[in-house]
Amino acid sequence: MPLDDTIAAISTAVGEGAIAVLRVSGPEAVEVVARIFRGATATEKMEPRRSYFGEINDATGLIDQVLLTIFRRPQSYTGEDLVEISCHGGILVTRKILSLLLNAGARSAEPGEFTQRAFLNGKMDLTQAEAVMDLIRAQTELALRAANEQLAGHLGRELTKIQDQLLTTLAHIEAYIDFPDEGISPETGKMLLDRLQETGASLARLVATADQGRILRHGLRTVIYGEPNVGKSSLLNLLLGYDRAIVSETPGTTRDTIEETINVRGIPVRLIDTAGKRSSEDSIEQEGIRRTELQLAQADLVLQVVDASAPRGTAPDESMSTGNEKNRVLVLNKVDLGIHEDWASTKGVRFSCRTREGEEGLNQAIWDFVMTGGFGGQDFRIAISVRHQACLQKAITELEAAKGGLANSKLPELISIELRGALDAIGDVVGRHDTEDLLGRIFSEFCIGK
Ligand SMILES: Nc1nc2c(ncn2[C@@H]2O[C@H](COP(=O)(O)OP(=O)(O)O)[C@@H](O)[C@H]2O)c(=O)[nH]1
Ligand SMILES: [Mg+2]
Repeated sequence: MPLDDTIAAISTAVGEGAIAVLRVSGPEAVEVVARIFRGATATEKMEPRRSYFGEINDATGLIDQVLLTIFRRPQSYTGEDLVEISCHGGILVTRKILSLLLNAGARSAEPGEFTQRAFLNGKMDLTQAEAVMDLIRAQTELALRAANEQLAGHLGRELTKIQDQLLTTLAHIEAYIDFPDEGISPETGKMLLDRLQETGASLARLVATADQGRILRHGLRTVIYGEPNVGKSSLLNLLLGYDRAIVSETPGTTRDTIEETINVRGIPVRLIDTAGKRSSEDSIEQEGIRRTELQLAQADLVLQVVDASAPRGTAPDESMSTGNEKNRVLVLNKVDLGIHEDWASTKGVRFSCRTREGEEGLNQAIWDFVMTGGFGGQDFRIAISVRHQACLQKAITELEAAKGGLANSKLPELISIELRGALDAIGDVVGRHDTEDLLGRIFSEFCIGK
């Protein structure tokens, strides 16, 4: 997409609202808007970052009274001249103003194009541009906090540190290419290896936040599982706060999987109510059971619900094993009816959908699972995305190869190729490939054999 034209779009959500905002960005942003705006102050006299009142008319007359704010490059979101028009939030009003802007010389912006320009103009790195979307989509406080940390450049800075470490090592190794008489001495080799080790550990720490990143962006996939009639749908309804699923004493009522997202202390939890597991002749119920198995295979966490007021049952409890015991929280439901002795010493959250007993305990169990269980227990300051994870994995692979090369006294040329591969992969995360520039800077301070 070219950067030399001027783009326009309605920036607020489509629908009715008190106000809406249109944005125009590019070299002719102010001129384009000047063609459709009438106010007491001419656009060329307007101070940046101040709002000016005026009107927008078309051939048939007044369309709306608006406020205009001009941002001069580079001090704008996109880094270009940018104008914001605040108008009334009507569907027709905003469309008419947009079409006037297009007639006046702007092009309709592609999705994400304002942020893309911000990235291309160096206002933010790629991780920050992605964080804008995370911020908009955040459904819980923790997701919002993680998005804001990334938007503030926390991940970018962490990666810059790693890039710097790696560049210094690379410069060191490449210096030997220019001075072939000086083989890498064992001591230097050891020192460089230690450094790569350290860099690898930093990368691994970042990669370890990928699960948290996935949970914050897409929610913790939590499957409610158990025999029919133990209260799975009741549990979903209770946690959700309204009657989403049909609850009935007839076993086999829930046939399809039902999914809703709740917020557990800032963690987005995608609750999935299932048909549960039992043998059934009913073909619809069988399909429901097949879907249950699919959900189980993809679950981050399984809430295994049992009726603790009833005997444990004599059949080998096949449903108790969901394949991965670590990601299971046992919910001993219906304790308002008393706890049967079979369950008396079983570890699990004592719960009642009738009295809400155990709700806090269950939230705590979910929290503990995410914070200290399978997900590392970090502070969510950095929570990388799937894309970041793929790039960083690649960087780690290249780094390992370089380490192997160094340990086996391979030619510096070869080690350098792998290190550059690692740097490129990290560059993909932030969207910058300035290895040469940075190397030049380091080399200028670097001397060998002197
Ligand atoms: N006493 C009591 N009854 C419950 C409790 N939870 C669910 N039930 C009842 O158990 C029956 C089955 O509940 P349902 O949620 O449909 O179970 P599911 O088949 O596992 O989804 C219904 O009649 C519910 O009212 C509970 O905690 N205490
Ligand atoms: Mg049910």
